[in-house]
Amino acid sequence: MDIKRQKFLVMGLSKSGEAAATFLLSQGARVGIYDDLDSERISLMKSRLTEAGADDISRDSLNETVGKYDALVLSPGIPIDHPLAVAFKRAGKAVLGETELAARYFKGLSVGITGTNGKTTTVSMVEKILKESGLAAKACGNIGAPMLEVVPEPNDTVAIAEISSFQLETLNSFCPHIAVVLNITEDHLNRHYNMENYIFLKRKILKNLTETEYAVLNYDDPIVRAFAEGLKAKTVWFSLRERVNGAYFSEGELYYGEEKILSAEELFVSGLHNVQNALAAIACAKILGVETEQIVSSLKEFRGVKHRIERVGEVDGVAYVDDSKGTNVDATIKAVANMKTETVLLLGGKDKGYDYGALFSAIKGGKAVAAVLYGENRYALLAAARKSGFAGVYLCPAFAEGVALARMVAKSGQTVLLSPASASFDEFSGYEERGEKFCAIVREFANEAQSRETVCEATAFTETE
Ligand code: UMA
Repeated sequence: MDIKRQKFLVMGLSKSGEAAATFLLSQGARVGIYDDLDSERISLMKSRLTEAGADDISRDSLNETVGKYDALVLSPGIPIDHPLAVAFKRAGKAVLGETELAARYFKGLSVGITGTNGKTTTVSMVEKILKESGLAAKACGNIGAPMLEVVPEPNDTVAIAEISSFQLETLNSFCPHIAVVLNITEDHLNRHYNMENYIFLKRKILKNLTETEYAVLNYDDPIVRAFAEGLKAKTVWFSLRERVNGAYFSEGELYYGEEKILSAEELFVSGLHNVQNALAAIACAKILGVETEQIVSSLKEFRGVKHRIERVGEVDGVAYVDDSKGTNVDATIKAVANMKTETVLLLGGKDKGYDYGALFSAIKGGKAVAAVLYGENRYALLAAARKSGFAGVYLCPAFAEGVALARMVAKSGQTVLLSPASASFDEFSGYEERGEKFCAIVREFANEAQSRETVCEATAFTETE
């Protein structure tokens, strides 16, 4: 694609859109920019990009862009069946994403990691192992840094790209040296309509692999296991249950082939799901020739990722755990399974089209003794809880009130777990903002408890004087 001769309309002016517009402008392309939203943030972004040479497209002239532009660059947050994307396709024009541009222009080696859960953790583990073994490795993609940011890096850089189903909608040229599929469970069905389409999108990460490349696949997941059929790439498995050709878990130890790598107890991060992530990371590191000693020391030190089952405080004997990144049913089930004490679960937000019945059936009778339901989908959650016979449900409209209510419900020795099984967009810009808000509220609780203690101590002192 000769970028210089082309005109691109970049739709969606957040992280991906800014990276795409900036990259295209730097390559000498004509770039139009558009966002459905009018806000201060968007105005500032438009000023920056128009100063760099982009054309600001108004809503009124949007339909004319189909005739005037050669391609549409869509942000991952905008579905492929958005009317403008459909109009571009009907006119025979290209619809691509920022990741597609990166895939075409990045000259280095890449590791692409997808799956429903564990992507960010596995990407972070692989990045840490590779960096500490002396390689120039950079995590990018859905983890938060647009993949285009690695394009200017030297050719010996290894891009560890977290790839979402949203990005896969507009990604066609990606051919990572190692493609990892961690697991596939129901997610984002409000966007992808059905499991068949979601599975089709996840499988796209493997479609360009040749005999030279590697597919690291979860043997325990029947959907992912079937992906190996007809693959040209070399398949390296990982499994929690079977001694597979690759990385596996046996009697508390993690192996690669016949070699024992480390024991699960040596991992700082807990839970079987993290053993699984570590197995996938070990497979990637081994394929890239990293020494076992290096893999072990990096994995022992790996502290986990922010907003993923992260203990953020203890107030009045109640522990607070932030799993704001738990935005689907499977992630929440895993987070609850990871709790060591009785738990009050904070659930809710923007609906992603799940069957919440599966969630309540899975957690019923386990560590979750109560659930506070908040946000836009609280009534859908309530209906599912009632159907599943999950008692101990509390209802409230918004997030902050929900956290306060959870504090009232939780007894000393219990845990309040934020693991919403929902998107955050009814109240927040993303799971990070929701997690930060949770941490801020917990800090307020702690300050308030601290000042209460100080007053009590002062009173006791006065009384005994
Ligand atoms: N917009 C429109 N019209 C629409 C919808 C959105 O104009 O119909 C505009 C919005 O006003 C906004 C922009 O599009 O200005 C938002 O674009 P975006 O949501 O794609 O946001 P980015 O900041 O570019 O972030 C994207 C990913 N976002 C999504 O996939 C929703 C980020 O993943 C990713 O980190 C980033 O690119 C860099 O690669 C976030 C995410 O929530 C973390 N991902 C989902 C998940 O993990 O479940 C897939």
